[in-house]
Amino acid sequence: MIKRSDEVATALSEGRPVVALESTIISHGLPQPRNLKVAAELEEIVRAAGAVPATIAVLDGVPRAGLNKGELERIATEPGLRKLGFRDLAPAAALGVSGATTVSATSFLAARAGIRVFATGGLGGVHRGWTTVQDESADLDTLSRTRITVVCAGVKSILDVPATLQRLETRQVAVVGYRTDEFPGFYLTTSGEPVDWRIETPAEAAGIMRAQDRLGGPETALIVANPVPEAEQLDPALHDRVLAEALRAADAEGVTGQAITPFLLEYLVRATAGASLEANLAAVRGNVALATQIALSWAQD
Ligand code: PSU
Ligand code: MN
Repeated sequence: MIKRSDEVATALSEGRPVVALESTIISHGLPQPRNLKVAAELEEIVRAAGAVPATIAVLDGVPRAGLNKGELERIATEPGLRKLGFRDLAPAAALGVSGATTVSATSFLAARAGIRVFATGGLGGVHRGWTTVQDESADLDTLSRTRITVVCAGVKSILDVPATLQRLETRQVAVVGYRTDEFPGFYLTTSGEPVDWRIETPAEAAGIMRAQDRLGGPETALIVANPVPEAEQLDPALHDRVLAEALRAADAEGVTGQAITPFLLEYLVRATAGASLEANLAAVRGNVALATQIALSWAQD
């Protein structure tokens, strides 16, 4: 059901390292035309470090792991391309629809394709105002029942971060800080929330993955939370001011459901004159580089 590119299929069959990359960040998370350049750049980071990138998306109803240049271009430029969470995969497949995959759909497809390590920007989570709208990203549910390692810069700071961490605890998803005791804040180096576990090396992440498998519990994910370097973060005061504005705008315009995350990210890019975009990209690049190191370590035995 999942079509792996020849390169990805060969690498997996030879036990070589593969890193899954998400496509919603390209189609709905970043502005054109920069998004296509970023998609290619992220793949290059993986290759330069000696692994194979597998960008995941659904094209004409076919879920794919590993896209060629033309396919990547479709994700970055196709007008009206859909955003697909896990629950959208079956309708998209049956109806021949194309779409970019979120963390939930990407995690599921990557795990099914035999890929264990995945890099993204920031996870989805519990939205602010949960008590009135009950908007909790499907990312959390999928991560509670998918054996995948996700490297991210925490969860998007547009969310209710403490509530999201509580949900991850309840859903039994392991969270470790990479060289930090604090949960990262996506555009910001820290969210101010503590994390219970800290690791210093990619090999330690691979060790935790092996321990997960040996334990044989429910098939949960491992979240490796990797902060954006302080020099590249968004100015925290600017972040707080503009985010408050963005949340008010979303409320005033009645934006809800799948549209809210792209709306807020885009608002921040405009209102910070691109500074939030640079911080987002710095976070993603760092995550892809770390995911590659973890995949290399994982493939070593
Ligand atoms: N990380 C980014 N930019 C993004 C996303 C993650 O740096 O656009 C996407 C991911 O695909 C994530 C989705 O799964 O946002 C969450 O959307 P929602 O809140 O609708 O589940
Ligand atoms: Mn949602």
